[in-house]
Amino acid sequence: MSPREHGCVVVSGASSGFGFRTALLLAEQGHTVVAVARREERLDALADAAPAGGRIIPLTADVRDRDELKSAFGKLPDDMPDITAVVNNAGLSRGFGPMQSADSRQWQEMIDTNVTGLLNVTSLLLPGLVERGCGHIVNIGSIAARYPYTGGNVYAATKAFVHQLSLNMRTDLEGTGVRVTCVAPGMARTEFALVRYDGDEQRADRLYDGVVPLTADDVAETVLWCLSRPPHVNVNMIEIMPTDQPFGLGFAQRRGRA
Ligand code: NDP
Ligand code: 8X3
Repeated sequence: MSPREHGCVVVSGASSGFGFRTALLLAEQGHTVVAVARREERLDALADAAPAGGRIIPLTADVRDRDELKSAFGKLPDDMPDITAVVNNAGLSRGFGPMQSADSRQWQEMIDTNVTGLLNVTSLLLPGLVERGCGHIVNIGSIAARYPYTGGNVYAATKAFVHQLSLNMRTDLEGTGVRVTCVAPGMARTEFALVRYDGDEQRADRLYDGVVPLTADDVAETVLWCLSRPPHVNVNMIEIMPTDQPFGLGFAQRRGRA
């Protein structure tokens, strides 16, 4: 199949971790990928790494800013195939403090990114999928949404929003041909912990002591599997965890690692 027949997949948060690997795997399959994130140089490196037969188009934007996103999507090249799927992956966690001592600015950043950012991307791209009568939205949730751990509070709640929204979107989209999946990973080694600990590499590394975490590829391959089911199959929700991770992060906290 030509890249046009494969369609185009928009991947948010493609400059690192799950998004980066998902973009590359999709390009390897012959898809055109629109890779969204704020760090332009990372996206350029990703685009340069696109294999023959695949194409990665960098799109530098902050998902929290709907106007910026809209204008960036408006400048995509004309020779691009139609958008057939969206992977809403951009997201972050900030801090590990209990609710009573956490920083409300960090809460706002998580809500703005994980909730509003996901809604911004979806609101701009979903009408096109519905109009064309097919498509697939994959939202990246988290096991934190289902299994509480101390300090998970607002981060976990933003991901619970993603899980419930995914199910509700399914009902709204009945009869449109558009599919919705939520992929909920557990602990994975990406830049996620580094961001959560505000760049403290030692603390981020300690979280993974004695655990074999998921890799970005484990999650990217799961996303690809969901996207590649035949059109009559909708995978609603997938949880994927390291074998070594009991539910939540309580085990790491008990051992003084989180
Ligand atoms: P990374 O920190 O490696 O990647 C996060 C990505 O999100 C980066 O590309 C970052 O790009 C992008 N991003 C963050 N904020 C914005 C923004 N405002 N606008 C655009 N892009 C943004 O983490 P992961 O790959 O691990 O995380 C990906 C998703 O998976 C997140 O939603 C996270 O909550 C979720 N998750 C992660 C788990 C883990 O253990 N790693 C487990 C379960 C879920 P840039 O900074 O360049 O903008
Ligand atoms: C993050 C997953 O297990 O680190 O979404 O909380 S976990």
